[in-house]
Amino acid sequence: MKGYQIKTLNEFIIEKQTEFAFARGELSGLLQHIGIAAKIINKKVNKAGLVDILGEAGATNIQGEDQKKLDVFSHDQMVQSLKSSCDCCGIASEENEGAITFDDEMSKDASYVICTDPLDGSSNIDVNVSVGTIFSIYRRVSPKGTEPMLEDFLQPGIKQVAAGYIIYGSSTMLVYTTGKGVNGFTLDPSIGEFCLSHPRMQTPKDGLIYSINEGNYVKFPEGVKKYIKYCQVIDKDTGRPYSSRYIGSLVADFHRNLLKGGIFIYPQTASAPKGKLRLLYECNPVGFIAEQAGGKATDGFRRILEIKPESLHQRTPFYTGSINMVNKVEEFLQSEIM
Ligand code: P6P
Repeated sequence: MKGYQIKTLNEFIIEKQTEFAFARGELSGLLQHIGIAAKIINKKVNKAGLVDILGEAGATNIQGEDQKKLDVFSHDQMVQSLKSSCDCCGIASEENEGAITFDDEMSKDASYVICTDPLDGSSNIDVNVSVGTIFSIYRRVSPKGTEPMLEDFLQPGIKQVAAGYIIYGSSTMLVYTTGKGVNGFTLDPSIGEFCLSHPRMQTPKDGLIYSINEGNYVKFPEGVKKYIKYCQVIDKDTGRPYSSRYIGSLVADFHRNLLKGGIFIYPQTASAPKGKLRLLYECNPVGFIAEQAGGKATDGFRRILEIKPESLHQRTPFYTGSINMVNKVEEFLQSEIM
């Protein structure tokens, strides 16, 4: 574009660092290292079908090398990049039962912990559907200089200092917030940099898209069934019937709705009374982005960011997107318990 001044992720992070009075570059360093991990993961994701990396973890490839599933590779890459930042003392990952703590002196002295889903939706890789990396950053509550404790990771989402996702789609984007709005960066492969492409992202208050796995319809709560029927009624004034769009990859479904307006729902069902999505490294970071973009994120009754986690891999029902659409489905859910 004429006169377009490229602003890279690193330039943006450093520029924004001045907005945080006491920033000493630690958070900036973390975000930059996440950007590096994303570029390395992106390279593998884009060639997944070719680099013989789709097989099961533990298998060996034709060179006799140990084969890593792409999500294991992504996990290892995130751990390596965050450890080398020396600004993170521990990680809770979807790929690891317990939290990973770093015991070198510099990392033990770091102020931040990270919760991450290194490659969400990875089952879609084999069929070339967009997938994503999700991250959430907290300031530790345990004393610096010690190994992080479980309490560092079990903080409510309102305590996040930053959160974001990378979507490996038709282009690769990194979208994040530090609590002062949401900004999106598109990877320019010709220079290997994430460049600001979506400044100050805001999601529409209303939308014409609803995203839910209707295959589970019979197992949904009555309020969700009623909302789905509401979406399907012909009502020109409200633009209904809405379009049903469901990719089955949280980051891809959420990102589309963030830009166009819409609602994403993964409710509790008879077989999954707590829902399927994880609070720490899926719903809290995505919920933080949703709110910072003017949207909403709840479990149908409570603000997601105010839920106090009890365990690392805790699940929660998840309703997020355009605020008026989330409010409407909550009306149906809450009328069922009146
Ligand atoms: P279902 C992917 O496995 C994932 O964790 C999310 O990315 C996605 O939104 C959800 O599960 C899809 O679940 O049960 O509809 O296939």
